[in-house]
Amino acid sequence: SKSRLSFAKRAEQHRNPLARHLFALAEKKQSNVVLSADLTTTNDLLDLADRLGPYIVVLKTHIDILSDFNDDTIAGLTELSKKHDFLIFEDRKFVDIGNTVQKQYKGGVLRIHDWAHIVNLSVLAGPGIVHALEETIKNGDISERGLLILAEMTSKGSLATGSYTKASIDIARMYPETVMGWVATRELSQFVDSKTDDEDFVVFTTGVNISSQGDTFGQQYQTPTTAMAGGSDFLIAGRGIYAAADPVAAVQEYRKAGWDAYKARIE
Ligand code: S5P
Repeated sequence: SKSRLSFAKRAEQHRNPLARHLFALAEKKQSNVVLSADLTTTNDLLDLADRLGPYIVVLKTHIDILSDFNDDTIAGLTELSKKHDFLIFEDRKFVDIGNTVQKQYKGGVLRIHDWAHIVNLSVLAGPGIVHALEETIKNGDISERGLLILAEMTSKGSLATGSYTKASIDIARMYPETVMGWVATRELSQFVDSKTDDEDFVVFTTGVNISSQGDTFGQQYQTPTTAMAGGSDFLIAGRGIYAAADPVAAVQEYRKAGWDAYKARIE
């Protein structure tokens, strides 16, 4: 496991340019916060991204929840990602056969591959989905694109456990050039055998909230501190930050909690 190494070291050693960029950004901004910006109008989304951008390393979107998605949404997000230096992660959770997913990633009205540095996917349908997304990335002329596999889910009763989680990791390891890591609640070292010590998959942990245990639909939270102690690298937080009375104060609180816990665990 690489969780005891500094992000600076991991940035130096990593084979994937997007992972190198992410680790370097984290060091530069002293933050491992991924803001889940689940707002439903372009104005609200861009306003939040502008105010909180300085404190985060990745902005996670659900672009299909916007009621007024248009070209300005993407122009605005792209401009803010440059202004504040954060990556964009479209939480699309691709799940279909490779041929369909390739079209959903490249085309449609959303043209996700054009603007999202990171997208995620589920391996329910087997490795073909990763093959298809990797082909789009490799054939494209944009160098910084990466995938995350949804290896676990935070909601109560999730079926993404045990052999499903193990299969997610096995598939990730088949595509190390484009799969930069996975979304999981913890490090999952029990599924990663120790022979392959040159691997460095990045762990993104969702379901992070300082003041709540969950919601009425089965969401289950842990804190930044417990997530980092469990081997997470990047903390995804939504309502804990954007629905707080003062989102700027909240993002600073999550950033400090995440960074302190990161500092405490590195060698
Ligand atoms: O297992 C998961 C995976 C994801 S990506 N559980 C999740 O909650 N998510 C996403 O993280 C979810 O779609 C939402 O955008 C965010 C959590 O939001 P919060 O408001 O509960 O922090």
